[in-house]
Amino acid sequence: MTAARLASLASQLPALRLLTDPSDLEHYGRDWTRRWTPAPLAIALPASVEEAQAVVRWAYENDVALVPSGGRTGLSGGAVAAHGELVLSLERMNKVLAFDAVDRTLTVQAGMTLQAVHDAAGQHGLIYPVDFAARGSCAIGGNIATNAGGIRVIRYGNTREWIAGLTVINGKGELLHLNRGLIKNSSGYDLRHLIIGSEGTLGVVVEATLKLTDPPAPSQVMLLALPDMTALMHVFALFRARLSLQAFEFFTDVALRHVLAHGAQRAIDGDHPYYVVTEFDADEEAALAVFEQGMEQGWIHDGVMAQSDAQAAALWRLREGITESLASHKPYKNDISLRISALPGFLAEIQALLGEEYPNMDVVWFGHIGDGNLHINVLKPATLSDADFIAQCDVVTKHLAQTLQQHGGSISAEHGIGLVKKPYLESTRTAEEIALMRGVKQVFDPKGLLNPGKVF
Ligand code: 2HG
Ligand code: ZN
Repeated sequence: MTAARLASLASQLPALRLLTDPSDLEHYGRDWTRRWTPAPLAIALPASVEEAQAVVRWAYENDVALVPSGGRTGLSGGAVAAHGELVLSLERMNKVLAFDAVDRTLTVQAGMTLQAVHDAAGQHGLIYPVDFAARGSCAIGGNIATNAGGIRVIRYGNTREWIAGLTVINGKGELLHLNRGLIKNSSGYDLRHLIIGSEGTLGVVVEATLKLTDPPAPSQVMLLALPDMTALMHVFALFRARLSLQAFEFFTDVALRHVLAHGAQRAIDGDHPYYVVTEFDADEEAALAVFEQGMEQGWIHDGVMAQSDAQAAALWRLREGITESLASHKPYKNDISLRISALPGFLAEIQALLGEEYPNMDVVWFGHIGDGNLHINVLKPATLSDADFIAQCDVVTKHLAQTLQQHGGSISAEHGIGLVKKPYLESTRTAEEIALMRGVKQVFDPKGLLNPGKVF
């Protein structure tokens, strides 16, 4: 049956690169989540929109499930193929198609890495400002599929803000050109925005027109050491009021311990419970004045300002290296968001809950405090099996989801629902919303073949 299916695809598309080696199935069948055993049918690597469209049409005619696939750096299982799906990898579609100096847009194929997009924008003296640590491996199509956020959302917003147009293949294999680069377009539903964040369940993004902007003014990077969460919120308010922030990221002493053990350089002596890496446009004098005010108030206990690009990169590594430094501990990840005003109340409740539920585990807090987005990673103790650890964490996540619901938050801020957060979608979305989402899915993908089992 399987061989016959693949033979029919290969005969219909003789030029298509199609992989079936066990090592390729393993490689392309998983993302950065490590919970599922990859078991795809095969990997299709189209080189053009036409080829990608032909694959989706073939899948539609033959009732074959598809998993759209980019850099597979996702943390919610959105790109996992564990049930005989055909992986549709955009990896070979990784080129710049056009730059328009008047529109200030860059049109790219969906398989380009975020880093390659940054480099291409830089060649024209502009920036594509969405940025995060996985930039070297993640694909722009995946960024769009999850409405990726990252470290500069506080200044520039999420991926959604930077998409001027999309070319998408829906579940029937129809090609849609959505918005076509227009700034103003009041001609009915903006389907582009339905696709952004839909995690490959409504369509396969094959090309995107990205908005670019001017690079920011020269900036300062600071590392701050803080005594507690209340001080952190005060410092955030102070810095936001007095400086033009590009980033305001926090992490705890536990995160610092792991990232230092992974090769990052210590920049502040002593033990402090909380740290912030912040970047802002300001001259040194203005920056120091704000820093001193924070010290006088007792909110900041220590700090260092980068004196060179190399030092700035070293300070950023303390924050950006966290995910990698935790990977060997098989972390159970939470990626939650709240309105910033709801953060203090939520934190007081949830820190008590996590302290009780995880008395013997390392719980690592970090994230984008300026966006109300926290990453809570629970590290697996060596004494627990993978299954027991996940079962235990799932119970706590249920409580976390309930508390979030009470505070009006979201169970996924920027990583997506995928497979990992599917059981908790109802804490963030009402039954009416989910019914509408299912209805939309039915319209775009009537046979339910695009990334089945993801989101709901
Ligand atoms: C980050 O902010 C990423 O570094 C990854 O969103 C977060 O590993 C995580 O939990
Ligand atoms: Zn993040």
